[in-house]
Amino acid sequence: MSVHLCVGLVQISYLTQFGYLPEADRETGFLRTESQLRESIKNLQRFGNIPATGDIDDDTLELMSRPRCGIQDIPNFYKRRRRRFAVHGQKWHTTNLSWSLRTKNFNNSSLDYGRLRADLHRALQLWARHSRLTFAEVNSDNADILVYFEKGFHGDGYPFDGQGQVLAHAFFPGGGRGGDVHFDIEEPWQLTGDEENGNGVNLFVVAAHEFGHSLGLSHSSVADSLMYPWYNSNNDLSGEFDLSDDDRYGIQQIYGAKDRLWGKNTGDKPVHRWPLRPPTLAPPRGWDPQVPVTEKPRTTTTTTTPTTTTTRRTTTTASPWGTDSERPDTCNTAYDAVSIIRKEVYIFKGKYIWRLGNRGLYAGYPALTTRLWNNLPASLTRVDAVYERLDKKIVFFIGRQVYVFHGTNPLEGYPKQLTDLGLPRSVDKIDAAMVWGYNSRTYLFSGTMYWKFDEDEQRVELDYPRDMGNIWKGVGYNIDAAFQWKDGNVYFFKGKGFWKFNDRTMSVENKKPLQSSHFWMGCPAIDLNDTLGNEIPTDEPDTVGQSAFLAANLQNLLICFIISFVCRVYQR
Ligand SMILES: [Ca+2]
Ligand SMILES: [Ca+2]
Ligand SMILES: [Zn+2]
Ligand SMILES: [Zn+2]
Repeated sequence: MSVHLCVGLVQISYLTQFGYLPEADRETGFLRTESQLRESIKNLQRFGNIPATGDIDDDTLELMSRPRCGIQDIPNFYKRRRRRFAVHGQKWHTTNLSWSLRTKNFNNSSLDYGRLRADLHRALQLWARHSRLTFAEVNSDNADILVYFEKGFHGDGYPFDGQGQVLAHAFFPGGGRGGDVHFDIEEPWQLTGDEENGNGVNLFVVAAHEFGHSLGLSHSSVADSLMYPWYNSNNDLSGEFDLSDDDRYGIQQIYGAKDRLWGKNTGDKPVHRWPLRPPTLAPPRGWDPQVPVTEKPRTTTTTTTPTTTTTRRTTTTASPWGTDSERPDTCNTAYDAVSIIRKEVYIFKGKYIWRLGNRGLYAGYPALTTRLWNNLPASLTRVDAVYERLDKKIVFFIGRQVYVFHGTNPLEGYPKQLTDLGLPRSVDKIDAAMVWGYNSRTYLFSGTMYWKFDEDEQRVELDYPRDMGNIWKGVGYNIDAAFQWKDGNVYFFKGKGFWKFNDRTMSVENKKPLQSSHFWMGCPAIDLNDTLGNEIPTDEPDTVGQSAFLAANLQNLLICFIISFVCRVYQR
């Protein structure tokens, strides 16, 4: 006997509202074939980047409980295997557009008109910065893009739903309502500068998303893109926020790139795997390559209690339109691998990467590693080590396998096995790999041992392995990552700390590890005392967030159980 799929009315309604089930099936959802219903659930799960089980499981309930945009998703996994931005098909036939904030419903609102306009302006500039579009503010009902704050039914057939769920919607380019943006006035909108007061919904981010629709973009299933349908309240906008690559490719496909720096736009696919210029952003605190990495003299007496739990940031610097339970906390994590790639620093953790340019951490990260290297296995959960060879090929170690890429293109003949490189069968993973500037030779680390690797022979040299303590003094064993930075020095990472290795003294410059997130990510410094790298502070569960989740899920579960019960009665 098969287990039947029972889906609650709330879920049927959700699947219909956001384009996963045809409107006509809203009432007759239970009469659909089970496989059709499962397929629509899977499409939602794929769009939301959660496991495509076809069941209304906990992940799915959580996804459905997140606040989001009211525009339907267009799940189309049949035509296009690569999930990325989608162009709606309607576009403006001029690149000089006008916009206007209309205030007919502002009587009861506490929103500050001037600061609201400033946020809307900034949101439009995100799109202007990366395309040929320009936006002029006017005070007129005839502007191309009219912005309204609306409540409940407001005359366009898409009623708002009070606080929560749907935050806003917009109309694709065209006459009449085309291009207009409606915000649900009942949301606790938060303007720039109000970040301190509580858990509001960030207006700037939602506006930037909705303007994407106004310009002709549909939803993207790329979790860290602005056009991802779900809002992440856990965002941090302290740095300068920017479009993700995905959003940029989308807007440039419709309206062209701003200048020749971006090269010729072919109009049908992303041209550059490696953006030619970094987004502008302020250098994070503590970022100064000129300042030597040395331990600060201790001016305070050490205490025995680590203060990490009180000073830890609970937000990430990721793009706000993505949440992922696997997404690492930028300010509180160990690293799996670190490497210079094309003169930039890439830091790997789990499925994610951060990217650091000359001016520090790029906006929009961490991003999925498989977005850049989409020929890595889709099942990738982590990489063990990464390094860039002198011939600029990029080598990934994942478990017992070795992948080599030219840019993002896989080299033929890979993946190879660790044993193909002459490593013993007992080595089940590489901890770190790097080219040492001292002699331009490649080194591999695993556990207590290290090998010198002959790039010409593509094999480890004969008189290895050796004990790490012989040469890498002060680093210890079982390191997480190592790389040679642009200052020519080798950096070793373990836990949440790192050491700088001095080639002249052949030992670490700092006996105690320094805080990785402070130096590399620009996170606030925390007093780590002696715990860093030895006894790693553990992540405290975010109990407030969890109970909020539970409450939201319980509401849905309750309905689910009732419906399940009805289903079972019917089956008898
Ligand atoms: Ca709402
Ligand atoms: Ca590693
Ligand atoms: Zn949307
Ligand atoms: Zn509306």
